[in-house]
Amino acid sequence: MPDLHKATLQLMNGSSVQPMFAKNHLLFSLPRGVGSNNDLDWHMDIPLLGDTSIPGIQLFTFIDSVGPREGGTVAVAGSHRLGKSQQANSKEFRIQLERTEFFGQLFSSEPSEPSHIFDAEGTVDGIELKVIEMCGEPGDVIFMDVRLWHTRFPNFSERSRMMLTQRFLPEHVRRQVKNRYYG
Ligand SMILES: O=C(O)CCC(=O)C(=O)O
Repeated sequence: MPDLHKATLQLMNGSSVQPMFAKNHLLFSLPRGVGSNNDLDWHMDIPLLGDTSIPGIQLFTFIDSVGPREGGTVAVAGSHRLGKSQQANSKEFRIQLERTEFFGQLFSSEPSEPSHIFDAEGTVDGIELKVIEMCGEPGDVIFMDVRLWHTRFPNFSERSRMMLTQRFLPEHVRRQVKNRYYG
């Protein structure tokens, strides 16, 4: 735990942070998508605040191992660098991104196994982007800038997918996003 705290502080350039929610969230998907919502829901968790400094970190960990196509969260590496000077919520910014070739294709992709989105690489406004899938073992931790575009993805395995997540934000960001979550 002290190591996670230290790493979070380092990534936040020394700004202290608080959990966004009182409890960690369980990310759960049933095997082979049984009974769960399998649509992709690309989004950013907090609005762009017109500020170039990092607004927070989302941590993901694994209760059970999650391999490729086993329902791990899917994210666009590099997307936290887009639209930095803007103020826009996820829906507003999505409209802009949809006009680019990379996001236009990504947002209209159907979730399937195998899916071409896992090979997707592109450049938007000179920023290199790559789609990544979160896979890991119990105890592994993934740190993500809260501005990254991400989505749930169906679980094509025979086991339930179980991960935990929490977001950590500095107090001034928490105040700004309080009433604008998912905007
Ligand atoms: O992997 C998932 O179920 C989606 C996670 C997600 O979108 C989030 O934690 O904001």
